Amino acid sequence: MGYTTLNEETAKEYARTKTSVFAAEADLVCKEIGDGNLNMVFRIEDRGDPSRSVVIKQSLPHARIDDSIHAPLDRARIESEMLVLHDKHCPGLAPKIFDYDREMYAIVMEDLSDHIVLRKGLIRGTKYPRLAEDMGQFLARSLFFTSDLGMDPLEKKELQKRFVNPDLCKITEDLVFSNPYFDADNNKIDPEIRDRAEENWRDEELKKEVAILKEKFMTQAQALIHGDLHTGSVFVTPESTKSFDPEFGFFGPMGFDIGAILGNLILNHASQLWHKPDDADRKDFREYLLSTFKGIWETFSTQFRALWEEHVTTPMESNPVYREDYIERLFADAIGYAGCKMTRRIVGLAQVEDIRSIEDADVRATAQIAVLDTAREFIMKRHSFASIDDVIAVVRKHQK
Ligand code: SR1
Ligand code: MG
Repeated sequence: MGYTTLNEETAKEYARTKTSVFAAEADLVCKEIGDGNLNMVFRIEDRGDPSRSVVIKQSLPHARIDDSIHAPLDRARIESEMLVLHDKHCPGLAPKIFDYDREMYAIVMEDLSDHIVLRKGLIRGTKYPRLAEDMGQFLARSLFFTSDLGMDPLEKKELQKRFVNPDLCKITEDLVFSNPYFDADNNKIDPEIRDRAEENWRDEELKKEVAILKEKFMTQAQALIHGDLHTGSVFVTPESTKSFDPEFGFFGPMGFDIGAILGNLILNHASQLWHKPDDADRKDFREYLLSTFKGIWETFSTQFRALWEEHVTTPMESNPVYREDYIERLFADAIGYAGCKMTRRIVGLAQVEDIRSIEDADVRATAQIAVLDTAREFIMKRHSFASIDDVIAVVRKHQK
């Protein structure tokens, strides 16, 4: 049998016959639960024994959000292999894979319905006490152990062959690093912020810095990065954190992953102008977001340094001056990429629920402009911030 797209009926039969989770006579229920921009995701449960359930994620031959965008089916293989590596390097911080079907481009994986997508949890105003530590650890371990520091450079180059992902990289090159900076057809710009978006289009210095970050994204095979680590790619409970959906994975700059999660926390910070109308509540939740922002960077950098000290023994790389310079460069990259990821979610094709769910157009515009101003300063000043507190001061200045 070749590739066919699953639906709620056929996914049940697929789960019954292709996995060993369900008995042949089990009464199954299936729901399509995908809320991303690209794929179909089905949750299948045994009505007689709800503790038995799986998730099946299948690639479509195009993006779900826009069928003119080419997204090859093979991204499901990349995702399944990435998840296996994440589980190996970061145990407990990624979903378990049960099977990958090469003909159907379908991944059968652990059902995490007892978790919630982080973006949704933050919109509701829930605090996740483990998030900073878990994300910092996930970033440090997944990036270190797939870089030339944490693996043999020959083996790394072999591994690179499995993670060449040109079409999904092209989506990022267009939607993150190009289209937001000119009048592209698929941008989505609310009329209230059109003038502010156009200011960026005329800002040649800003566009030069974004072009430098884009060049690094396209050319620096530093580590195997998740490639799309926003708050919609993390499942949480107060006790657990799982990164998922790494179909954009490829060998790229580490700072792109760190910046993705940091930038999305700041998008949520801006959106609380609407979601938490009470001043004291909003202040309290924003403090939580900023302490998580700081905690992710601090856990990442501390853990990354510890892994370096423990594992790196080669003469050139064990130099502590080089190590500290490397971490400083990661910091600047992370803040720059955070700015790019924030801007694309305000003016680009794929926007975020944090901001889009703001019903009042004036409040939404205030939040959107605050994000664009914060993002511009992140990108322009990324080399001159002395600490993460200096970066947080920029957020506080623009998002009162
Ligand atoms: C066409 S896909 C649009 C966006 O969704 C994904 O989550 C990535 O962020 C991509 O840029
Ligand atoms: Mg996704």
